[in-house]
Amino acid sequence: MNILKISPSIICADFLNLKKDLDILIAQKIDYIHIDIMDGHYVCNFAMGLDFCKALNSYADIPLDIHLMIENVDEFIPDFAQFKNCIISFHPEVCYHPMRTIQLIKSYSARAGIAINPVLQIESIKYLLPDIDIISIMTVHPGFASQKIIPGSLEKLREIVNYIHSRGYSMEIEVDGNVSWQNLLKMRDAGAQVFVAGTSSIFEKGGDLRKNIMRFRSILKGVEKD
Ligand code: S6P
Ligand code: MG
Repeated sequence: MNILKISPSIICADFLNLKKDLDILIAQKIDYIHIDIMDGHYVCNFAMGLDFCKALNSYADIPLDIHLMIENVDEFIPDFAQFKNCIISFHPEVCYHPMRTIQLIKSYSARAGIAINPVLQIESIKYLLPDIDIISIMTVHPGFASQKIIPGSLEKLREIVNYIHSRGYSMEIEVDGNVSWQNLLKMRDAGAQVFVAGTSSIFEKGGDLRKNIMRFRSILKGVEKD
């Protein structure tokens, strides 16, 4: 069964009215909350942090989809993997031993994911695929919201999806970056199952979050074209 899920990128929410946005996500029974953690080293930006995750987790009973864009990943797993039903995704090229990092995440009963930046070769991650619960395929370079999709990244998404299916690996396939009204169906048709939704869709400027989530779901179901 192919269940399509939405993972709103909370960095794109209205920080001055965060509770209002969270209440809508809760009422809409959203699948995950995507949290971009940025350390100013792996990416040239800072975002979110552990206390923010704790606050979110104490308010909303929604699994956290934590995207670590950081170095020294292993050092921070014990803190971030503590949340019930959470997903921890990291960028494998910053780890000497990414398989150990996957095992470490799982040892906390969290779900382990790898985030694939647009220039990373599938060859370099293929031995990790049997052991992960989710793969997050980035269609923009990590570091910022509101970027445009990188040409060729849909093709790469298809390539990775085909590789995963041809070997019968079981995992969720997430797409992260400019999952816009225009790109959404193309990403679904390329095999994505979890959609990180940000400023180019549900959190679009001046938009209505509740209505946008409903629109997002209709497009995914094929009821509405973009
Ligand atoms: C990018 C980050 C993403 C963004 C997301 C925002 O570094 O990992 O998760 O938050 O792409 O959505 P949008 O629609 O503004 O691209
Ligand atoms: Mg992200």
